[in-house]
Amino acid sequence: MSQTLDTLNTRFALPHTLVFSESVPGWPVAEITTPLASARVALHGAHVLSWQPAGQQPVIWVSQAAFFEPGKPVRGGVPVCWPWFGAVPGKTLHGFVRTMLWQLRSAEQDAGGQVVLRLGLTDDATTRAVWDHAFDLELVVTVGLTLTLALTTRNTGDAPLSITQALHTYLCTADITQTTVQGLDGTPYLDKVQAFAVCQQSGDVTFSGETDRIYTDTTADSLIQDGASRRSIRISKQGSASTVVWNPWVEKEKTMADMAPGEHRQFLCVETCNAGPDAVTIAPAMTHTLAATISVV
Ligand code: TA6
Repeated sequence: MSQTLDTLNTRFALPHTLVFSESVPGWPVAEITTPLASARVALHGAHVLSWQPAGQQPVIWVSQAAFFEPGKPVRGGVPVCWPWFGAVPGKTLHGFVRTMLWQLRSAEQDAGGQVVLRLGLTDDATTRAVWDHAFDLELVVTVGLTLTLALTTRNTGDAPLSITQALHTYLCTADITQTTVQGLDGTPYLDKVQAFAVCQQSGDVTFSGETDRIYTDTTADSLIQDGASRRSIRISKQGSASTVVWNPWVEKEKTMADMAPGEHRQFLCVETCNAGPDAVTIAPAMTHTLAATISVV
């Protein structure tokens, strides 16, 4: 049963801290404002739309041309890609949970003033029609001076589950041509721009054209250096063996109806994943948690 705006505000609102709004009918958003940070999280897709720690510029990027509609993914924020990352023949790209309405399970403020939202989704006839497995999926979003997303998959069926997944994080940058990603030097990657050729990173990742890479077998933090605004963002992760780095650049951007001209200059995706060969298998009754913590350093 979907949660109405009234239900959400009655059960979960926190005075001066958390309120639910619906500027698009049927598309509720949790609006968080605390002395530590502000953030917005849509129940559709359990999709973090923004996060701005106190004293900083916004960290999470969303396109000016993004669609905010039931059933459509949002261009920007942190789409949850699950139970597969990327393309699977005959199925939607990046799984199906980023366009589904999740349930809010709890909303609390912890002792340190962070707001903690727990959103969940379980299998039903709709999910069984596209992926015939029993599961419970929960995303815990912790909003404070850092932003943490922890995605737990519970196998509630009686056979092993195999998944790939991503916290497909879009980050603001002042100028992509002056942006680098540190932490992946020496790491092998599958280059989607070169038909998934196996390559190896040498030095920092820099951007001068379409970039779409699955770095495999890496648990390292990523450090994004935004040279033009002199800001650094760290993404540390747990339960993740792959990192995806993506920017569509000029030509690919033009093919996307939900991206405005020139926007590729303002963002990059550094995604906390288990992708390609780093698929995860979960035994019956067991869980797996994929987590990312983002901080401005
Ligand atoms: O994570 C990178 C990627 O898989 C790219 O190949 C790119 O197409 C992107 O995700 C966006 O996918 P979307 O389905 O949101 O258009």
